[in-house]
Amino acid sequence: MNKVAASIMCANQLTLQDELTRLERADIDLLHCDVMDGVYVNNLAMGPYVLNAIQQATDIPLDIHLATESPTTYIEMFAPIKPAYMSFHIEATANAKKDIQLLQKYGIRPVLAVNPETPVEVIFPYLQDIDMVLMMTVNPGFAGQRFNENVLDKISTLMNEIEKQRHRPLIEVDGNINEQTIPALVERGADVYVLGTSQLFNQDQGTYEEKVSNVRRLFI
Ligand code: S6P
Ligand code: MG
Repeated sequence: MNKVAASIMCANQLTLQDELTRLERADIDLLHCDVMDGVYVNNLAMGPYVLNAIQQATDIPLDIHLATESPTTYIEMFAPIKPAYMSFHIEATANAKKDIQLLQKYGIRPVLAVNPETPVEVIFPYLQDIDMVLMMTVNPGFAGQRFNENVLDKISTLMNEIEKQRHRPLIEVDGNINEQTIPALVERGADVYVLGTSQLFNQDQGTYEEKVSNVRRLFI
C-alpha cells in the first residue's frame, strides 16, 4: 500500500498546531521530519525540542530524516522522541550495521538514506536489516529543488534486488515529489511519497485534503 508523508519543515512554523490538525484531516500517513546539522548539509532544521512538541501534539507517526554527520550521536539525541522510522545517510555513517542495530535497540524502524549521486548498490548488504530505503530525488539540504531523473533507474535497480530477497523494505522518495513526478515513481515501485513545497505546502489552490487526494489518485 502506497503511503503519503508530509515534510513538516515546509509547513508554516508559526502555526504548527494548526498545520498538524490540517494534515490529520488529510489523512497523512507519516510526518517526515528533516534534521539538518549545518555540517552534512549547508542548512539547519528541526531540533529535538520542536520535534518533541510535534510528537506530543499529533498521532501521525514520525519519520525522522537525519541529514547529518555522525548519525550515532543524532540517533541517541532523537530516540527519546520515539519516531516510527528514523533514517541516516549511508554516505555519513562510520558503521551502518552498528547504527541500524542502535535504532533497533530503541524500537525504531531503521531506514538507510541514499543521495542521488551515490550508487544504490552500496546499501545492498543492509537490505535484510532495514525497514525502508530513503531514495533522495534531490540533494538533501533544501526544499524547492529540481527532481533528479537519474534516480528512476536507481529505483528499478533497487527493486530488482529487493525482489530477489524474502525481506521487503519499503522504498521512500523525497525531493520535488508532486503530481508531475509521482507517476514515474509509482511505475518503478516506490511506496512512500514525501510531499513538501511542490505539492502540499504552497499557495496553489486547494486544501491539504484535496492536494493529498490528488496524489492518492495516482496510486493504482
Ligand atoms: C531535503 C529534505 C526534504 C524536503 C522536501 C521538500 O533536504 O530532505 O525532505 O523537505 O524535499 O519538498 P519539495 O517538494 O520542496 O522538494
Ligand atoms: Mg527529507
